[in-house]
Amino acid sequence: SHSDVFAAVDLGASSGRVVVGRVGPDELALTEVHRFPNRPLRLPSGLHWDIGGLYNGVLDGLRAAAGHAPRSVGIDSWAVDYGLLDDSGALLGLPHHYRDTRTDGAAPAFVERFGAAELYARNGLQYLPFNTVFQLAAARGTAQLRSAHALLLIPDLLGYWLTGERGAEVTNASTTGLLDVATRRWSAPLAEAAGIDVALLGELRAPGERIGTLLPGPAEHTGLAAGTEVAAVASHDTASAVAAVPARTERFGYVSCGTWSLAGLELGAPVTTEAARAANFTNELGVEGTTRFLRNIMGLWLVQECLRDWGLDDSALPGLMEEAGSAPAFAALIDAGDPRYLVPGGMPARIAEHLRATGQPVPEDRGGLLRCVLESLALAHRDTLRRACALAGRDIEVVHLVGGGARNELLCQWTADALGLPVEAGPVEATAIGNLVVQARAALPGASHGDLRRLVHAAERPRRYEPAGTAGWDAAAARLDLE
Ligand code: LFR
Repeated sequence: SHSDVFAAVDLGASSGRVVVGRVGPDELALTEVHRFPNRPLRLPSGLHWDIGGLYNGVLDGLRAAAGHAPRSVGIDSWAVDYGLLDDSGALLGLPHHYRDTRTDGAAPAFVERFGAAELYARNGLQYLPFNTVFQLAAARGTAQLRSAHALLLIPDLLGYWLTGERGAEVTNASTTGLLDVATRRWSAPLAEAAGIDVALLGELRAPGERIGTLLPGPAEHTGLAAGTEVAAVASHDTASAVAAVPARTERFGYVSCGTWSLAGLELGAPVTTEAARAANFTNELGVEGTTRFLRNIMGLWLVQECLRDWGLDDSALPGLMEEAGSAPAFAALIDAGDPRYLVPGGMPARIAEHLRATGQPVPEDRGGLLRCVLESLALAHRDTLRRACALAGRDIEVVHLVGGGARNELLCQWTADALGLPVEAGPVEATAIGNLVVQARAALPGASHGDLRRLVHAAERPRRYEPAGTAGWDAAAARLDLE
């Protein structure tokens, strides 16, 4: 049977990778050809992305992919962040990082002015202080924004540099807070409230559409064939990850677990009830016009920041996880959805401070602190999925946990235990797979999304965790006032 080769550029908050995939009706085979660190820049003007370094990483990765002769290239990254272009198409300054604190005052002020209920009715998004609409409100009056002629989200900006073509891929556009949740078009009233002309936002395009072909410069630099296409994929990494969830039933929940845990449901339509707003659920767009009804949880960021504070890297994880596994259960718990943990730095001290303030014992060793973090994440997964089901009137029988977190056995088992549901863990590289599968869709005429999910399941064989007793978890959830 016929297979084709595609290249996925997948940019994460701590690293980028380029993965080559051979995809056919019965085949899904991945090769990672390049991986590079993504190191944010801390400058007097705030926390930024090193977008030039990222572009070089993309080009190096595509050069490594060139020998495989991919038919097209797709780019995904984290959401909400953007670059501004002037009237000649030049980039106006370094994009800000969503963990920059410049929105601290502007975001609540915007909500206050617009009205929380009115805002949710328009854009259907959970309140996160870094939503693009709030970043723009914070940048109001700056020289950059005043001279901006176009705004491009990160994957769209890199796609522009590769092809010369501009546009706004819709799954990522749906995270900005500027897309109308009902019409799925840019919202002029929201743009106006953010202080920008709606024309800045560019034309929307759907996953699977063609962006353009490589410009001569990048073609020459990478060695890719001159006609190589750049395809719009689900350019929001979470949308790509959800697209790759290897579900075999419709009654599934997911946790896309990496730097963030994004826990929720795939729905046919948004839920914008007052109860959904009060519970801070988001309605982001997925492939095939689906809605990703989910909530952000701090995720492995909490672990990464503890390691960084301790001067350790990922190689310390297996030992630390063993210590976490044998530390006392439910000794100390935090709300893993709390935005107080958003900014970098001093994570163990910030957690300890919160534990003291809530009258809980502070774990004496690193294993104990990580146990607190992982149990708290499992509780947040439980709370979020249970609330999602209640708000959407749905029932689930299995939870798919995809992304790097699928490697963490304690987190997978505890998520299953807390929920009283089986957890199917993996694939770890769900985001890259979702990126590839959307490109391959054209090459697989007639394949439904369900077929593609079964293909991912057959190729990647998720590991199944059966739930053990939920008793301790019910009491722990009650302590945090969670479902
Ligand atoms: C995950 C993610 C989340 C988004 C956050 C910030 O990588 O894309 O979905 O809320 O990063 O962009």
